[in-house]
Amino acid sequence: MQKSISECTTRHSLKELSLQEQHVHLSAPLSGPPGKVIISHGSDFSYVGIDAILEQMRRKAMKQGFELNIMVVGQSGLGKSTLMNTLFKSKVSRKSVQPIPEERIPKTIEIKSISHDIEEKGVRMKLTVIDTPGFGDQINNENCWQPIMKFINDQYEAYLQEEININRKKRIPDSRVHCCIYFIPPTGHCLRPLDVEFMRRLSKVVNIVPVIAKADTLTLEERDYFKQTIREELRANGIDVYPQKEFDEDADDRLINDKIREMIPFAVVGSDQEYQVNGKRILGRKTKWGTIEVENIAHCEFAYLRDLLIRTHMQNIKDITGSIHYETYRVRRLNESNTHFSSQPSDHPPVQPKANGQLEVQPSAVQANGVAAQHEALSHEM
Ligand SMILES: Nc1nc2c(ncn2[C@@H]2O[C@H](COP(=O)(O)OP(=O)(O)O)[C@@H](O)[C@H]2O)c(=O)[nH]1
Ligand SMILES: [Mg+2]
Repeated sequence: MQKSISECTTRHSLKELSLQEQHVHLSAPLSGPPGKVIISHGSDFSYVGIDAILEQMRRKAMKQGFELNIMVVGQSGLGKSTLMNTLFKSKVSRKSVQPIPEERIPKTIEIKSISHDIEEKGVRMKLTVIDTPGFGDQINNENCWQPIMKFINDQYEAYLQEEININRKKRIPDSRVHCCIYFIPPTGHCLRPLDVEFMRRLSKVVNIVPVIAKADTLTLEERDYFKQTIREELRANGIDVYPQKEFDEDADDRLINDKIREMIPFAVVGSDQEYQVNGKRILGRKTKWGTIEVENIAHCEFAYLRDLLIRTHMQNIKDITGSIHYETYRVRRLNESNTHFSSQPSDHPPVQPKANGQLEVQPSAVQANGVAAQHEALSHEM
């Protein structure tokens, strides 16, 4: 599903269409109520009807629905669950429960996925939030990024196994993490070594969107200073967060994404409480000195984050996951298979990645779960 939607909605294809439209003389435009295409050709046989493809795509996309998998990472209590609830104005993520005493310092990071079907104006979306409670909560946080890296790679591996199966599903279930929201504590100083280490490693395998958590605890000056410091530190450490400069497709992209890059990390405030302000119901945090409206851009940058994830860049986030991050994993994985098999050529001929990027599966190589099942998941780390 992802491929067909992404192919259909790339700017290139739209541009090509509009170019062609200029050459096609339309004797009668498309008309009729939305959702129904009535094409009247009149007597002009030069009308081909290429423009109707947009309607076909729309109907197909509506039928299939959309899927987005968001992972949230950060220390307990930084407002991850609250922000996810704010994002979709529904209880998509469970609030932290007070841990029972013996569980106060968990030994491992437990990763939980919660899926919700959301519908708005007839468009269906399956949102999966992957919560990583306890990240960085231990006294020794060395290598605490590892379980998260493993989880991300496991999802790539599951997808790869489905792809190389001879009898593959019409729609491969996509559990790949499309975006990882990384919560930076609102210290106002600089990134901690843990933050740098996590983002440096993980930005190579997943789209990272850093946010400053609980930004209502900073003054405007502190917030601006902190944002600037973080941007400088990301640059100094060679950390490429989403939207990555090298994946801008054209000058239009660059223009839009440069504006986003200047605003990163978003200083967010979350709340799932509704209040009445000036006769309107708003999501906010009520304090003694007033109510912070989380969706008001004069108060915080939550709305920018939401727009990026859902309204403007959702398809691009998924495209980059598929064509860059997953692709890197896939190529590496299959190369490893090749190396492995070429050293033991007699038993299992390998899966061959062809120059055009497609897989050529040697039937004898495919076992119950595909050839690559014989290997441990590799660390997809450059
Ligand atoms: N001041 C402030 N508090 C917040 C914000 N978001 C969440 N909280 C509060 O912080 C506490 C922990 O939030 P929670 O979402 O459970 O954090 P999690 O452990 O990261 O999932 C709760 O009491 C929230 O009400 C925020 O943006 N600002
Ligand atoms: Mg939580």
